[in-house]
Amino acid sequence: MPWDRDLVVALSGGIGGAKLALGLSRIVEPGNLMVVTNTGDDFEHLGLAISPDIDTMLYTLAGIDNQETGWGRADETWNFLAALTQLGGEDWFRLGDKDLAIHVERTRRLAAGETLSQITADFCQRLGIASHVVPMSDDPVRTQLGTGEGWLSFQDYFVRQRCLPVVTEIDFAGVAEAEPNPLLLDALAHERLRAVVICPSNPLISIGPILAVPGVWDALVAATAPIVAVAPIIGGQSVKGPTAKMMRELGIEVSAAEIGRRYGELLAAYVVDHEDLAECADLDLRIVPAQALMTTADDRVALAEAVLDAADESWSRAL
Ligand code: FO1
Repeated sequence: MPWDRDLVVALSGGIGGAKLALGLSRIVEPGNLMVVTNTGDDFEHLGLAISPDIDTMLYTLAGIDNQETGWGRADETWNFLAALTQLGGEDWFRLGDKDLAIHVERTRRLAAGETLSQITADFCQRLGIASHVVPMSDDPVRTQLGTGEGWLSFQDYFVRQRCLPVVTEIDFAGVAEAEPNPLLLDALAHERLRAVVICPSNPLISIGPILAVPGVWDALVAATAPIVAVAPIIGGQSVKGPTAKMMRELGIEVSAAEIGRRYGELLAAYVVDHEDLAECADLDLRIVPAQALMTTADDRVALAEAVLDAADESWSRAL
């Protein structure tokens, strides 16, 4: 790697991506990691602006994430939700007492005219996070799932209906009009960019919306730094969430190899689990085997190291 290249950009959804982002934040100089998060899962609920992937990222990088649920805050209490239930309120989306604060404060600031990027940057600082968490766009993009039961908004499908409806189509409403976050475009064109990492998040509904924001794909293709993706499928199964189920329903082969094919032209290297190495051998991509399952904190750092090593190897081949 050229010695003066020290910035890393990671594209991520919620829990799976946040684990790798945490690993990256431990090995990249403080302040040199930008994590670009999906906002397609965002929605308005109880009058509040909820940004689940941004919040999962903030809580994870701040070390205050709820490790049992994979979303929300650690040491949470549920008095608000219990009181809401008693009153007959909408309690299918579980907002904890501590978590509630971030939604209330974000909603207040948005109404006062701040952008989602400005609010998120300030939350980063207040939570003691050195990395930059950046929404893919400040404009609203809303993931919708076409199902046997008609079109469902993302959280209706994901939480209220527990991913049970069969998905036949995916749409990112508003994406055609959305401006890409200028901080992302600047970072991708930056002369100090060392690597772009596509985290092991759902390629259809977490990374898909980011890549669908006009200008993002082209800026990635134009970036001089290597792009390295980590497979979110291990041995034909998603580590967490509905990735495998959704791919199956959409008639997409459920394999790490298929995701490698889809990211194809973007990638300098593709990190897959050891068990998927043989299956990926035919891809026209540099395949890097690693332990892709992140169970412990050490696993996250080890995978982050493997990813940046793969990127640095691309530099040494190119120079
Ligand atoms: N996921 C659930 O499965 N059930 C919930 O009640 C729930 C509440 C929730 C509250 C705040 C938040 O930031 C996330 C929350 N999530 C919940 C997770 C979230 O909806 C999804 O994990 C993401 O959108 C998928 O990346």
